[in-house]
Amino acid sequence: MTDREPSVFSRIVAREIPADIVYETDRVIAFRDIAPKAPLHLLIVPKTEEYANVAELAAGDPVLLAEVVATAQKLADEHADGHYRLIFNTGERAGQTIFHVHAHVLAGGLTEGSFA
Ligand code: DGP
Repeated sequence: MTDREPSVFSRIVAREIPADIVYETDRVIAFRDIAPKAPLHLLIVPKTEEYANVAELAAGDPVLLAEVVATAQKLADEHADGHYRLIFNTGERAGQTIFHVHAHVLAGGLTEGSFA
């Protein structure tokens, strides 16, 4: 149990706030980032908010992490010919703002060697 407010991503899962959802299973959801940094910018989010970041997810449920990665590949295959960047911001000083683990899938218009 937690006394924290549900994360914005849990509120998207619950359909309490709208999102452009592109894929969903019983364990993960994927939707377009509200402030895209590339022509394709998807977020893949485990439905549980038990894990704040990717290291916690890897330690707590490695199969679910593998599902997130497989979802990234599937969506990149469908939307970006299989070429994409997969980013997990971890920690405030690395730009993490939502502490409910999520993968950024970025594709299209990326410069070789660029770092987003
Ligand atoms: P991070 O900075 O790694 O914690 O990424 C959070 C991302 O979530 C950021 O790129 C913006 C996105 N985001 C924040 N609020 C919303 C929202 O309400 N809807 C959608 N679709 N994306 C959101």
